[in-house]
Amino acid sequence: MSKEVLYVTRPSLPPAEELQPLIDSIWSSRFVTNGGPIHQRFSRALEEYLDVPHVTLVANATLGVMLGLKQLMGDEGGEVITPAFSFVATSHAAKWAGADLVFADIDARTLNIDPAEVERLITPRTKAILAVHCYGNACDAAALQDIADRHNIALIYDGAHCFAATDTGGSLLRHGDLSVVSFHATKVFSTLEGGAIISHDADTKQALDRLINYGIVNETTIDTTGFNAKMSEMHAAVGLAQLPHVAKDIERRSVLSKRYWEQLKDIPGLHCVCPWDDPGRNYYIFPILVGPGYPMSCSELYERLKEQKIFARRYFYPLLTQLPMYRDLPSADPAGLPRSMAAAEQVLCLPLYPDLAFEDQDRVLDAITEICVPRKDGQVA
Ligand code: T4K
Repeated sequence: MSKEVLYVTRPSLPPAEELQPLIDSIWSSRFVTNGGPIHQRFSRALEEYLDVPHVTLVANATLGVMLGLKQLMGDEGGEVITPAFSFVATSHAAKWAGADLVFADIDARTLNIDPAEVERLITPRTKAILAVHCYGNACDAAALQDIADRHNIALIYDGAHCFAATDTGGSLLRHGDLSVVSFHATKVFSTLEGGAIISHDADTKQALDRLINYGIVNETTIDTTGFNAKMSEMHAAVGLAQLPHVAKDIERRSVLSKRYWEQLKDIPGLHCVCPWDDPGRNYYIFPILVGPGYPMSCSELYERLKEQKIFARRYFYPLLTQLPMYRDLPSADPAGLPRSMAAAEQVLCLPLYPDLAFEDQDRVLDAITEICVPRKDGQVA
């Protein structure tokens, strides 16, 4: 029997019948974008759900990071310190905002930017830190804020992975001057494409609302070089319909993460990056590090799974500093990024999404564990 393809993720979509009344109201109002009524309802609902003061909805998180950084840095540019280990959207967005990128190494345990490395890389030209809560695991926010305060520089979080992720003080998205979350189809919570910038005060929120709408203040005044990064009414409608379902989705993700964790944690050479029992997790993804103690390399395991129609993903390989547009920067020298290099070589993200059936998850687990069983000749499978 041919096995079904398993992807690393599948989008969570609201039931069509719950979306339809919202679509009907868009059709009858003829307000389809530019901050219409559904958009207003959705941003208020998000502020409440995430317990954050101000939400500016955007077309995607990449534009959110770019414009958030632009808001903090102004037009003069400057150096921005960011982790070498992230999705390419992080560094590309900063580049488009006019930043001179400075790549920092990560903490080997959390795979988040290492505050000691940030401190080491600060120069008189440093304008901002662009940190990433990788996989929804919290950065050392207190240490990063302390550095930002002492050096009088901005702190922005790429919180693309952080929907509903918390630490003891509340949402991870409350940290820094600004935070940006993604609502892409592959995330815990989705508007198909979309995202939000979280700010702390009404003036910043107003400035961001203008920046994502070409810098328009009113019909005759445009005071900044803004962009078009608005979320449409249709995307906001998907979000509004999906919001009541996200808690149940996260619960299911936690059950699946626990099954992975329990069956993989004792396999020599494998390390599960995200502990399943951290109460603040949103279980966005299930990354493992495939180390030297495992019978094959990460890329070999990736290929082996693919042969069985299991499409795990190497988020994030290659490392940002190996990409052609960044590799010649002084901070891209691999000698200064040993932990990022190791993570990129070893990381593999396993299929995880609410609709993943236990039988399908067992296919993934069987494929990973059977490789460790020695054959009669003493070799592994
Ligand atoms: N910062 C960080 C740290 C990020 O990780 C990201 C995005 C961003 C910023 C930027 O956020 P956005 O601007 O996107 O809001 C995916 C996503 O496109 C991207 O959002 C995400 N991170 C990144 C980690 O993964 P790809 O190129 O790997 O996606 P793709 O199309 O290969 O999809 C992966 C799997 O998901 C597919 O094999 C099948 C499944 N899938 C995907 C889509 C799009 C579906 O089943 N249905 C779908 O509609 O980048």
